[in-house]
Amino acid sequence: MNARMSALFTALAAALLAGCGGDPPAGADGSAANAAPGAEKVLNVYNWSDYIGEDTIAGFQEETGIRVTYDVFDSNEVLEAKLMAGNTGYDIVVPSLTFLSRQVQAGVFQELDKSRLSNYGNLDPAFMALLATNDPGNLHSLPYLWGTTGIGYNVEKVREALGEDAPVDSWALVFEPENLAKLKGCGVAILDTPSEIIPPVLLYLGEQPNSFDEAVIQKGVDRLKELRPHITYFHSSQFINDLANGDICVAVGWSGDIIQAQARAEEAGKGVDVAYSIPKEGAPMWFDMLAIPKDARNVDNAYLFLDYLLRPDVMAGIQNYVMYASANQAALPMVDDAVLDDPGIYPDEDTKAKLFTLAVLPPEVDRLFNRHWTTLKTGQ
Ligand code: N2P
Repeated sequence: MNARMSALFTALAAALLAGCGGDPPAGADGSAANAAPGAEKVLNVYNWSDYIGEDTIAGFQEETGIRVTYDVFDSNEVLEAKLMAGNTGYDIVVPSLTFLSRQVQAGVFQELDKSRLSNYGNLDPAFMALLATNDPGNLHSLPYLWGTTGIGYNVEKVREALGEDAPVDSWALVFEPENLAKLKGCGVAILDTPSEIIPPVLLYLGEQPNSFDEAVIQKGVDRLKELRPHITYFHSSQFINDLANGDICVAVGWSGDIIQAQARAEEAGKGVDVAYSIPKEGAPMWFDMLAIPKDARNVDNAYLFLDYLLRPDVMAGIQNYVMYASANQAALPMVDDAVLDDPGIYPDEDTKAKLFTLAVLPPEVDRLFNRHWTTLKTGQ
């Protein structure tokens, strides 16, 4: 097991290791097989935007002859609303773990038959043990990619607005109204999701980030109301291009997306320097999970796709393109050093110790978050 990966979850893994992982069936060669004869050769995938390799889908289509309809979303809340309503038409979806946990309880997903996944053994067992805390027995999901929620910023513009001592290593950069007021002029984007913004605000205010206490949550919301006039927009994918082009100077966003913005800015060669910061106070860490809805119509093809994604070459190709970390230990030798050595993607030990996982919100807290969020965005 790769030291970088295993170190992340040592403590949890020690307690939970037994019984994870699955043996590939005898004779499996690790390649995607053709779909069963007579089966309809289609697959409907619903994934996050900017979250797949350049040729991942084309490669699968070529190997299997299965035509993939690939749709994207950028919000767990949107995905959940569709899943709970049912009949999504999708065969594969990718909720974050804490959302998936609630969806599993609601009976949205099929149990995965691991014997149909010849590449399942590529997953890091320590990681699987950690994930099992929210998907017991890893029965309904596989890890896709994981990352953190932090701050992307334009190095030069932030320096211009706040000086050499700009607190770029702290949530103070964006959660202190005084600072945000000064950044307003160069553009501020915030993820459009209460579940990943309210917790770090609470943490910054010295509260328990995963508090379910209405009064505590209200404190976070009050702070967000103070910040609201200085926020240019709430959106969960627009910030990649805007940061890369210099159209905004700060985004509270996802690690890989901001590092994608950094790469795009470098390629464009117009002198825009984007950096990603995991604030010193700590930051949310999340895991996006692959799952098959109960009412999926192309289940055989969904298994072929999952097994394809579990292949080291396929997963490394995805990681090298979207700049996120995976739980696929067999892929690591093929992942670029630029990804493995970027502390924004694979955080160092000290940073890891400060990351926190998000809570599975009880339905009433989820509703409260969403109510607060709507009010905040509409400015009432
Ligand atoms: C990719 C979004 C990352 C997923 N654009 C956040 N869970």
